[in-house]
Amino acid sequence: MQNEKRFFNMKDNFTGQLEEAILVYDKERVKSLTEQAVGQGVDPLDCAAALTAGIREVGKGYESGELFLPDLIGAANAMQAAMPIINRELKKQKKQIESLGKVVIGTVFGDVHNIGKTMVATLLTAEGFEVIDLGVNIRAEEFVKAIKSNDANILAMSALLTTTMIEQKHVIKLLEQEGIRSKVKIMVGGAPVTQAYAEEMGADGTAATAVGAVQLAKRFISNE
Ligand code: B12
Repeated sequence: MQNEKRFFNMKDNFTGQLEEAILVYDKERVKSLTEQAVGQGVDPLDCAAALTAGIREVGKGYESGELFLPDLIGAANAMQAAMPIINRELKKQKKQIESLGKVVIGTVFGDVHNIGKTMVATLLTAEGFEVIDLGVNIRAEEFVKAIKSNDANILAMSALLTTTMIEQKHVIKLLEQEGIRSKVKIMVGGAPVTQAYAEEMGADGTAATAVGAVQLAKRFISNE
């Protein structure tokens, strides 16, 4: 009981500090806190959640006009500094060796937001999916090419801008034109994507978090 209490205090302490370090864009501190936290047994997913909370705060500041683009860049750089540590820990904890299925993932054309997409890719990999991460600013044709050449089961598309969400729809249209829409399950995501929008564009599902994306991918595979 005492230990359990200590663990929770430690976790809150680390994750709270991590969130704060993001808010002041302290890249080195973000890195060292993450390293310490995972070293002491804090779940890497809790670290990722704290980093996400921090960066979302910065997003709110930007939205309200209190913060500016360099603030977004500073916070994103600080968060990205911790991601290799989180990825490494998640991979270490990976239980499954056999691939559950192949996922092609990328951020759509016109959009360079990388962090959420990479978190989804990392968790899918950690859970046993084979992930082909195309990166950011990916054109519809590139998604289609990658699905064909990898014989993928799932397509995952990220969009963080209301102006680039439409690209997800363009990709689905192109898959229909190419006659391969029924060969892949499609998940779409990114903060502005709603369930209603996902349905309207003809995707098979959406999720608000990377953990939700993994659950969705597992559901896709089990229903195949
Ligand atoms: C960091 C950031 C940036 C960084 C990105 C750096 C990088 N390497 O990724 C930089 C500085 C480059 C940037 C640029 C811009 N940004 Co920006 N950015 C953000 C910010 C603060 C955080 C995004 C982020 O990384 N969140 C953390 C991750 C973990 O969360 P996430 O991306 O939402 O992902 C989670 C889920 O959505 C989900 N998910 C994500 N992808 C997928 C995919 C699938 C398939 C599924 C199922 C789930 C899923 O899982 C993830 C993990 O839980 C947001 C604010 C916000 N609240 O989101 C603004 C924000 C997205 N940006 C915004 C804007 C306007 C811009 C710029 C246009 C600014 C400008 N004037 O130039 C440019 C656009 C550049 C471009 N063409 O893409 C606006 C978008 C407004 C809108 N409604 O369209 C936001 C909302 C800020 C705001 N409040 O105004 N940005």
